[in-house]
Amino acid sequence: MVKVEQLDVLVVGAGFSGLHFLQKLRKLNFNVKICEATSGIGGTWYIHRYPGARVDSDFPFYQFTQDDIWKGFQWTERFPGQQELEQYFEHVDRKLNLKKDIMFNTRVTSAQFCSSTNQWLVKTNNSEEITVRAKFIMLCVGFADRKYTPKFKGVDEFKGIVLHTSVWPKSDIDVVGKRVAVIGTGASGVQTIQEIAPKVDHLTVYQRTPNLALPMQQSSLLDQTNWKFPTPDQFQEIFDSTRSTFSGLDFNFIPLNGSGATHEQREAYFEECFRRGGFYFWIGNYQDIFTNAEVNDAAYQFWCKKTRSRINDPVKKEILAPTIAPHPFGTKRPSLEQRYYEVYNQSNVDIINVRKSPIIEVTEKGIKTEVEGEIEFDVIIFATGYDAQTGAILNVEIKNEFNESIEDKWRNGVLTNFGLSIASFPNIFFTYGPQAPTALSNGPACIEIQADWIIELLVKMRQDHKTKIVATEEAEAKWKEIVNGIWEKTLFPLADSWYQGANIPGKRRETLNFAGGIPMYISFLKDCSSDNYKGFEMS
Ligand code: N01
Repeated sequence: MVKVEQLDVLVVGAGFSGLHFLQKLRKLNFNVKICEATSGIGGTWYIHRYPGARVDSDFPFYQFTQDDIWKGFQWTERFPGQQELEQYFEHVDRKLNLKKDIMFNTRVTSAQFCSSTNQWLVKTNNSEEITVRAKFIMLCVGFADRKYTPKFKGVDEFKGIVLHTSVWPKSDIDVVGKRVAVIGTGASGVQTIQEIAPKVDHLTVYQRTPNLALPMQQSSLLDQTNWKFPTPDQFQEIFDSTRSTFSGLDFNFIPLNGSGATHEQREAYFEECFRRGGFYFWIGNYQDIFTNAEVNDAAYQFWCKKTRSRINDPVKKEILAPTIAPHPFGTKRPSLEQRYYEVYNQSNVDIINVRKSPIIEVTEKGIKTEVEGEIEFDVIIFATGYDAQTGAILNVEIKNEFNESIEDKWRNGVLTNFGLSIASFPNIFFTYGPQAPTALSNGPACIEIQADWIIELLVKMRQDHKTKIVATEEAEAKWKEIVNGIWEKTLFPLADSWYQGANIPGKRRETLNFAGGIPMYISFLKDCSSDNYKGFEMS
């Protein structure tokens, strides 16, 4: 028998966004539930279990800012690992009792809007055949729910273990003493490589583009010799400060142009950024680092000199940290690394530049490249990323009242209002998606800002007895112009990054991120709500 759930709000996904919506809307007496495809909470942090998985936003910014949540959880590292994040989400559940309103192992497969009831009819893959009717849908599917695996010839023929980092099993894969290949050197690749290198018999890394990775400067939060845990008042101040910085962390670009600094001044400041670690060298650098090619290249040359000094072999040096920048520094996300470059000084670690020696095929025994020929492996790891930002949304077949899908709508390019909603798709919102600060922001900060704005809107609609809201096409066109206009003034368009869909063959290359920073984004949202939600039609 088909079970029907009648909801005010259906939330899709139980990561940071989904849980935030659930607990806040529940307190406001909305009838709300989450459908979650997996069997646990934490979204990306429940799913991503590859070796060394760790967050790149530092303590205390990567958590919910509510004091009834952060109080009572003892983080142990400046940059927490996946297991600690998993424990954190269990702590959140213990505090807020969220799981009772989550339908686990239930992936939303499709949703159709019905204009006569102003409701969504939602289908899932749950074997109990649950049909959900909801007035609103919050798509909280994250930016990385559609993995990308290049279609190399012969992958199915490989007799060993082959897997993508995003599907690393809970039971773990034993790589000890094995011959392992890692394809891809983005954040997932860098973390996997530095973690498994000391354990494997032999590691071969297939790199297409060097990751301009930065020193993480990890530290323990348990040793408080040189610092003190913030007091509750300081915590609040810290969280408030994240709303006034570009990326939702507690530091900003410095209000100085690198173009106006001497070589010595620049070097001293770059050195300081390296010492601080994390993303200081990226988004705490000179304010013109992404607009002035000469300053950007000076940053690259500093990075290059530092990095090359850590690699012994001259050939590996040039592959990992070439003298000429592969793209403007920071226009592809730099990873945070712990001993990534030292790994290549181990005699059991090789790196192949697949731009010079492309992968021809995967064979029964290993991988064949043009120059090296066939190398045999026991395990091949694809760390090749995601159809980011749009893929996760398009994974769900969402159709409006005219039977048009979001895929149809975006065929000639992504269109959204504020990166939150889509014209002609009423009563559906998404967070941490395209045309928002997403990839250039600290996830929880961006998510709380977006979700709280949407929640305020739902409360207003309820007060005003409105049942339908939809963005206008005019507002969408204007937002796209704003997003593109900001992006085009920077060096970001020059990189083949997932920030603009360039990592997926055949995907449209376009601006997928709002690069104006968190404060500017907040002011756009505030202007809209204070102007009676201009750019939306409510009925
Ligand atoms: O994916 P990526 P990711 N042959 O797309 C290479 C977040 N994240 O999973 O650069 C050979 O960055 C590709 O090469 P190229 C974070 O926002 C966060 O690592 O396209 N190689 C690249 O090296 C991150 O940015 C954390 O030339 C091929 C790699 O595969 C985002 O997720 C941890 C290839 C893909 O890198 C995505 O990171 C993990 C081919 N045919 C992820 N195709 C933390 O917070 C692709 N590649 C720490």
